[in-house]
Amino acid sequence: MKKLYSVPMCLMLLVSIFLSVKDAFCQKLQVNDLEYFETPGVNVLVFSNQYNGVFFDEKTAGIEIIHHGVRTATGGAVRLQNTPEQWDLIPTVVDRKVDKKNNTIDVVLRYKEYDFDSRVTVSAKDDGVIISVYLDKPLPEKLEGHAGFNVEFLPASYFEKTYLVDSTPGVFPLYPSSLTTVEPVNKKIPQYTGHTTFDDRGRGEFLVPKPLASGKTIVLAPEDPERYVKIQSRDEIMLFDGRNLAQNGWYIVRSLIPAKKAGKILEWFVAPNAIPDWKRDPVIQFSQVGYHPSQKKIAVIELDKNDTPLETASIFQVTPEGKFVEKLTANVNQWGKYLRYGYVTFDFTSVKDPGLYFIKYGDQKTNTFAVGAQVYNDIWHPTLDVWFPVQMDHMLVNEAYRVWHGVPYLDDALQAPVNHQHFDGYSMGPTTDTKYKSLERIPGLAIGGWFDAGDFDIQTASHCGAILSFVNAWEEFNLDRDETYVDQATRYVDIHRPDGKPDILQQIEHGTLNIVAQIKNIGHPVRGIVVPNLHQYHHLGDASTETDNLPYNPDLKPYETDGKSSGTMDDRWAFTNRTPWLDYFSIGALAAANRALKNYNKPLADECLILAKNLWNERSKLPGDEDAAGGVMRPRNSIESMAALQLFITTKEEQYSKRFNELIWTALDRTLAWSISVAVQAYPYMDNEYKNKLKDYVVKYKNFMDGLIKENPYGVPIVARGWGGNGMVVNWAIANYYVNKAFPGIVGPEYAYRGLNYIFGCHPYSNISFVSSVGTVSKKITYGNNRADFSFIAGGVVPGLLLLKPDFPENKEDWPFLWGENECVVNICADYIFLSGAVKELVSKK
Ligand SMILES: [Ca+2]
Ligand SMILES: [Ca+2]
Ligand SMILES: [Ca+2]
Repeated sequence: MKKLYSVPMCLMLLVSIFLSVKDAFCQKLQVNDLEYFETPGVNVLVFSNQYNGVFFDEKTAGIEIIHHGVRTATGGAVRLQNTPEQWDLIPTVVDRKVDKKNNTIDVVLRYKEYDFDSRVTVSAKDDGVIISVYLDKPLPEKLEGHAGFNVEFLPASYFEKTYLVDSTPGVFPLYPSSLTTVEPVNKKIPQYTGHTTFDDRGRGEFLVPKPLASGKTIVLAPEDPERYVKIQSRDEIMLFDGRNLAQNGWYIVRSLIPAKKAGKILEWFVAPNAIPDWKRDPVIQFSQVGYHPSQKKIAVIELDKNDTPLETASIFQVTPEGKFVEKLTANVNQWGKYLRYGYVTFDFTSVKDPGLYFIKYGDQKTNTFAVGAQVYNDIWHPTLDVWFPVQMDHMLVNEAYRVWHGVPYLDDALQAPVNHQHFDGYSMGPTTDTKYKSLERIPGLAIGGWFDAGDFDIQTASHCGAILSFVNAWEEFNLDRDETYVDQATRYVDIHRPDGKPDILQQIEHGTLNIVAQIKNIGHPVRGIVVPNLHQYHHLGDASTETDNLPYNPDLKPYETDGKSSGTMDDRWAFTNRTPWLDYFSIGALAAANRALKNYNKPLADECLILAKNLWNERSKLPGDEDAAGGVMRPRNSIESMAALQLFITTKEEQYSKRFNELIWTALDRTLAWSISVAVQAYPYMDNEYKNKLKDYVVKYKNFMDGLIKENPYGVPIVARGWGGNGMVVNWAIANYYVNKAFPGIVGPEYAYRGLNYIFGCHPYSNISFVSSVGTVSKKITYGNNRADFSFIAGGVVPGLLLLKPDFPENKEDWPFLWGENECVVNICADYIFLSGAVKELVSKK
């Protein structure tokens, strides 16, 4: 391919005799209309993305490089550590100027904690950029030896590659093993609000990584034209490995800012190689699970914006003899431009013969996928068989020869202290809203529940969502699969081992047990239960070692134990402030759980309904304002109408249907897209007047959906800033299933399939299935609690694409640590099981 011979040419240009012809080969970076530096193959972004402060350093901000289509560098900024961790201080951008004429972007960065401003100027020069750092006044004394200019390079992009520092060769370490030193903690720049990621075992110290190498010229990957970057300075440049302190650390290139100096105090020349006339290869996007013969089948082909589309694409069948038979060649259809790429589509709906196929477009050929009536039969099995069992809290989880984790959190939980802001988004106000005092033990919580996600907290709202989806799936599709052994009495779970009980009911029971325990022991559902210390929170590995599993005893010293209790304050905290939104969500979940559990665990089912009704009565006497949950204002009407509907379905009592009818129309008027799902779920239980009135809203909703196909070539709602949007796509597809079921004449089944096709690979950036182990090619690297092993938990559904400003969608498959792209959470995984059942039902109707 053309990239091969172009490399040495660009490298030779570094030799001065070729300088005069340099511009003919290596195009100069230009600030474009989207306000980043661009040449084919290289983009340099200068704070197009800023640190947003929600999860601190998300490795998606600062000066960044998109190198031949891959984001390989981030975090270019003045930083206060050799290898900043997620919760280290981050600068805020107080000014950003883009000067297209002079090809310069200029930012002023501020650390308000130190009243410290710096200005970073990036200007195109020759085949790279000059980065200059200016100070108006010398560094604050406290930052001397700490403040420096850093750029972070993605380890996965440089694995099995080499570097040269002043011509001395080195190999990028596959696993961190460079030197660190121990320093007294009074020398440490404190992390976010005094939290610390380091468990110093009471010794008052912290770790400082030492450089792998240092010099005046660093060349990264001189052997690889796609990754080659040269960095030069008159000052010392150091190369660090951030992974000694944190598994999600990057390789960091850094120069210290000199003390007692002002003006231009540092300058780097950074030259990422650009392969001349580079174009990204086309990506053919389709469902990795395949297609039912009767379905519409449309592949989306994503093209470099400088690529000229070909006229046709083809589909080949793979025969039992291993031969490839061309089944169809057809013209592609122009869709147009979306974000940074051009798109065409290829319709192969006419291919209906069951079998194995691949798509070919120019030189690109996809992997093989199936067309057949059975393609959707098993797609939810890994999620229910493996992913959910592994997330089960307060249980030992075994799978064949492997123990996923021991029994965790037998020391649950203490009352979270008042007026406390936790690092995972939890907070407590001025009262506990319970009978407990700050840090008092709350009994009875060490039961049931799922790990929220890649971390190990119990998020009550996600539980409610998951329980509702499970009950709906149980009632709509009778998913009575039994491949999990669950024994609550001995806290033992065994994967791939039937025990005569439907797994979905066992999961409903497990989630419900924790919510019931919350209400019984605390009085109402609570926001969540989570470890108090940052040095625990980043835990990777077996959940049963995140705490010592012994209740905290203030009479003992830290790390001391009497065998029954311990003096280490590591028990999880329950964040207990009460909100109407969560009360209603829990009422809905418990009322639904009653129906599913009544023939399985009658005492628990009865308890669920009693608690749901009590909560409903209490809530109707409490103030009912809109409330903030998870920092987001959520419309109350939808959630209260959902709770009323679930109570009505369970009890058939008129008071609940009356309240539902009072609420649902306002909810539909205010947030049609969010409320349509609950409105159509109610359809079978309501009278004709309701059904007729709802029809108008469904027509309006259909128009909204038809608008989506003009917004992006996938025809699904893509919202993905800060966290990937797969959850929304799945919920949208579920709503479409219900709408189709109630109003098949208005909305066809295609709208539900479209959401699932997107999740299975017909999405931007790549064509990977976002469900691990589902489809021919699927996510093998996700942000689960095994992410340090660059692995996955089968059946997990990742958030998917993160849209980095201004135009870059990303879902990395070589780096698990970007949670917004790769962290699976319980509600989306349960929703996915429902959607799988829904699509299977839709195709089998035909
Ligand atoms: Ca969490
Ligand atoms: Ca079972
Ligand atoms: Ca403990």
